[in-house]
Amino acid sequence: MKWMWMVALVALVGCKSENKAPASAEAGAPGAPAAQKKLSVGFSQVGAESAWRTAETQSIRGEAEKRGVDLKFADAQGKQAQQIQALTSFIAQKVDAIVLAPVVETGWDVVLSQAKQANIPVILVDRGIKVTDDSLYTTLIASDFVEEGRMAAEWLAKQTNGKANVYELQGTTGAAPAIDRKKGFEEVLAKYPELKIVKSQSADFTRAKGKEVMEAFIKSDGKQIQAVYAHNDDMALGAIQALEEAGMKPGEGVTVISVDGVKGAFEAMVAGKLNATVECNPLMGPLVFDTITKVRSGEKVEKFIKNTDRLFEKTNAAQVIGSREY
Ligand code: GYE
Repeated sequence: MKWMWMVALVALVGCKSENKAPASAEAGAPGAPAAQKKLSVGFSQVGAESAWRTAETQSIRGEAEKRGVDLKFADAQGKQAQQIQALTSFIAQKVDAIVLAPVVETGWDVVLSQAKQANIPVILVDRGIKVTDDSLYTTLIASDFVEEGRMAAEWLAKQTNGKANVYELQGTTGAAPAIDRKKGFEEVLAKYPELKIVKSQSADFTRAKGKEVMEAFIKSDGKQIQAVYAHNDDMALGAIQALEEAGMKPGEGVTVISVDGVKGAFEAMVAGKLNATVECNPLMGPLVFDTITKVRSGEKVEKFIKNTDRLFEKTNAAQVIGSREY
């Protein structure tokens, strides 16, 4: 009789183990079938300085949610020290990958070496970095900022017949888009001796600083101001406000060109106050996670995955504005 109970018991346990691992072999225990572990990704974002930045954050967080990724998000409020802290914490948490939008170009070697030692791939988004060893990051997904600067200058040269006093609103000091958008712009200006940058100052990619710096330019130079080149739309919108408050005519008397292509810029173009903007696509969520999946499956990815940009003018803004996603 007793042995019959034994047979029944063995039969019972057998069944369970097919469906569920025995108690001792809980998920993650040696020999237990691997529970479907969520992909964990650490995302260190610059901050929320512009409409562009907010659109990028939403694109990456939205895509992570769609794909069921465990995304650890850290907003650095524009501070590199906070980004380094976030990366150090991601490494300690043994995330599967790191996504970094680096606020500035330099100062990343140490923390990225730690990520490399921990075998955690680092995907850079929208801004490049300068490191001693390129293998410290896997790839950069971004636009070509030098080319954006060239596009803006070529357009302005045509618009002004190569002759104007230009006032430049630079992005965050030390940030790749600020350095490169200036470089590309100046490269083209060299061909037009009467198209000159009269004053140039950082307004940190924000609308408020754009207004403030433009007010100072107006106070010192007033009517001499013929054109404004802003490294992003938010600063241009601040400058437009300052020009209007000073009784000047942005979009007419003063030609204004910027970069990003956010909705606010299209509204300003439709209103005739902004002349043109060079698009810079922030909607990188799908591409970021496709790239992480490729890297984790051992597939080779390009070192620089380049987004293509277009230039939009106020002449065609009204037709396009309805289809803009950010
Ligand atoms: O142009 C600006 C943001 O890094 C490309 O950063 C990005 C830039 C973008 O503040 O709006």
